[in-house]
Amino acid sequence: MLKLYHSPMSPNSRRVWITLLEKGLEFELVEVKLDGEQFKPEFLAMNPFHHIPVLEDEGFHIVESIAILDYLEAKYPTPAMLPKDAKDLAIARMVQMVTINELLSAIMPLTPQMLGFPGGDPEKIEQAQQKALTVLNFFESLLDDRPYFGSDRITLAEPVAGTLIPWLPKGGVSLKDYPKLSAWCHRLLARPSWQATEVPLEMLKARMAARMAQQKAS
Ligand SMILES: N[C@@H](CCC(=O)N[C@@H](CS)C(=O)NCC(=O)O)C(=O)O
Repeated sequence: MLKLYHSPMSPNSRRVWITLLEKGLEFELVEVKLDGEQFKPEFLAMNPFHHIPVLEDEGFHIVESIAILDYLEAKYPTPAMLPKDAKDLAIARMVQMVTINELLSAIMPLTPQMLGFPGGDPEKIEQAQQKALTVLNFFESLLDDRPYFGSDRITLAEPVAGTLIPWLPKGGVSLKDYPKLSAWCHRLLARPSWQATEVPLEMLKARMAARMAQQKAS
């Protein structure tokens, strides 16, 4: 059976978890506690870079969440989660890559605010919010009258972007000027796969507080 090594805290592993659910696959979840378990020799043997997620399929280990999504699509093609049309495929890929390369890296300064912690450098927060707005503008322009990016059905773009965009309002980045994106968010949040993988805010806050205390002590 497929085995997903993950942490419920991690958006990188949540995108794989959601894809497994959307594809209706049977799998086992193995939580890796990121307070040191990722450095144990048995985990490093699967991923020498000590990151989750890792997917295990019949003894084969795959690291890097986007490589895992591509593997799942190739090995378990039904339901299809990548558009066939060249332009639509480019849209889905752009959404994945822009989320990872532009949005995720830019919004780190917003994380404490998203989880309800005070403080942070106002200049860095402002810069992060501006960058997020640039991404939102771009994404709004990519949505047409179909419910998903380049598709009538959910694609591999959604588990990537759809696990970050809904958090932006908590970081002071409103979606109200982006009607298509707002509707897209509501559509995703109503899906059983999003609901089954949602981590309670209190749990995220507690883990974040523990991590901050650990960093302070070291
Ligand atoms: N590019 C990797 C990033 C994975 C990643 O950064 N995972 C984090 C959790 S979100 C992690 O495992 N951190 C623990 C560590 O680096 O020791 C992917 O997309 O799979």
